Amino acid sequence: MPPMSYQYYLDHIADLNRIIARMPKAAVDEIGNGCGPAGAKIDLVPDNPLGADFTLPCTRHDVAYHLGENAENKTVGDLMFLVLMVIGIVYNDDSEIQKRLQLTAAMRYFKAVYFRGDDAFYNK
Ligand SMILES: [Ca+2]
Repeated sequence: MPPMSYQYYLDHIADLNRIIARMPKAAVDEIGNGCGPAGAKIDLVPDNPLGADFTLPCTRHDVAYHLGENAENKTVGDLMFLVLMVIGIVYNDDSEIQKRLQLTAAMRYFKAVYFRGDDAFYNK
């Protein structure tokens, strides 16, 4: 598959988010479990690092992995995850210093899925 364009990712992030946003909440909750590995009994990754709320981005990322079939789908899901986390930080009422720390946490979460998410994406 040839490398996808910047516009491809931009368009597909929005499309994927719209698809998941329109799914019934019960279906989303059945697939997603917030941050951390799907099916984990104990949540190993906090949903609210440094006061940021990553629950919705993490749950939609779970659904993206559930729906995705190939490497491009995975990358689109990972990018959507980052965008949703950053939007949540931009629009919260926390201080600048707190937002800076939350953005660092968001990038750490993104790097975790982008570089180490293959197992979760392909083994489902
Ligand atoms: Ca999860």
